[in-house]
Amino acid sequence: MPNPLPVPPVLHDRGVIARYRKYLPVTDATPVVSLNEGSTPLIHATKLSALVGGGRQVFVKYEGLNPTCSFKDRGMTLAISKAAEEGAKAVICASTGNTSASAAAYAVRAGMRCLVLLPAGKISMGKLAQAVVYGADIVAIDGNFDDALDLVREIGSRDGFAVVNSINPFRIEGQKTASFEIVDELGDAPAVHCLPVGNAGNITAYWKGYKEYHAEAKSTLLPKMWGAQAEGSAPIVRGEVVKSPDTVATAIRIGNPASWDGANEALASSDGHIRALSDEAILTAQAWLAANEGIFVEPASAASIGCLMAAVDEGMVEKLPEGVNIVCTVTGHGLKDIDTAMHHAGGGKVLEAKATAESVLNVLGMAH
Ligand code: AN7
Repeated sequence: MPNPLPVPPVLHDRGVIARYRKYLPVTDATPVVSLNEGSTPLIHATKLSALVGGGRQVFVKYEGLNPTCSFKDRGMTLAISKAAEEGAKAVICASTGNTSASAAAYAVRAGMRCLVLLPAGKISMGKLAQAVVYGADIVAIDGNFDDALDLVREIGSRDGFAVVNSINPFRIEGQKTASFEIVDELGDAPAVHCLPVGNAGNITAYWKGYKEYHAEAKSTLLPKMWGAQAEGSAPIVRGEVVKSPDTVATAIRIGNPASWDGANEALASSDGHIRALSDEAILTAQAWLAANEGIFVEPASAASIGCLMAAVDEGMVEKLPEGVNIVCTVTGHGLKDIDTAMHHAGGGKVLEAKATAESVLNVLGMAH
């Protein structure tokens, strides 16, 4: 029997290539490999707006709601589609976890093998589980992310391989669509955009997206880009490579960012700012966002919230005009790394009771 409701693929696919094709380096010859990524919620943060004051409105771009639960999917749909177009049989990446999860998922859809190099013992179980279940070939090396990326450059230069780290320019192209979505939704660019910085691909991509939309008069503003690194791995803040980066926010445990130049450009031309946050400030921001706004993000992602909070404390926010919009990107879902969250919450407070209403009310202190 014929399908009574045939769905043309173009209608079905609501991914970033389908929606922003005009702004992306794709042609009719590009096979689109997509999981309908993007279109993530831009959530008005009521309590954060109140904290910031002056009628300034804070919005959280919740990138954890992408198909593999991080922003990486935006760039990966493009990187893998272009790899397929070029006839690659395998993709390779170094990763602190999220890139590998995303690469593994999109490689499955493209029928390619996926090789991932990880810093041993330094990626969260949620992310490792994703790469395992998607069927990637996983190698843990006794080095950090920067060492893994060096190896990827070497191995990835062989025939048939495509490197899908953000040194692949298609990754940046795909990721810039997050800026487009924000402008499309707010009607203009925000005054300030806060985001975590690791390898610096994302800050580079957002800035590119904002500039492209501005050049087309889709926005009147260009935001100031405010970045945050973790204190123990803050090469851009310090202006030098960090040999042994360390932070609880393992996603941004990177000592020699590949897109360092892109970050410098974004910071300089946007009149931006980059700061280092302590692990404690990052975990406090993570817990605050969950408990006050109902948004659970992984530690690295909370750096954008910590960044805004620190700027409030230092009086930087007060210098912004009243009533402006501020956007914080939270890059990955909280369920990616539950061990860190539970540890910070002191193991979590779970009460115990017998399976009776009386006993339950009793432990809650609600019995009369
Ligand atoms: C949740 O997966 O580098 O500054 O290998 O997973 O563009 O590197 C992840 C980075 C922020 C930093 N938030 O973004 C990887 C990887 C989360 C991340 C970043 C990452 P970039």
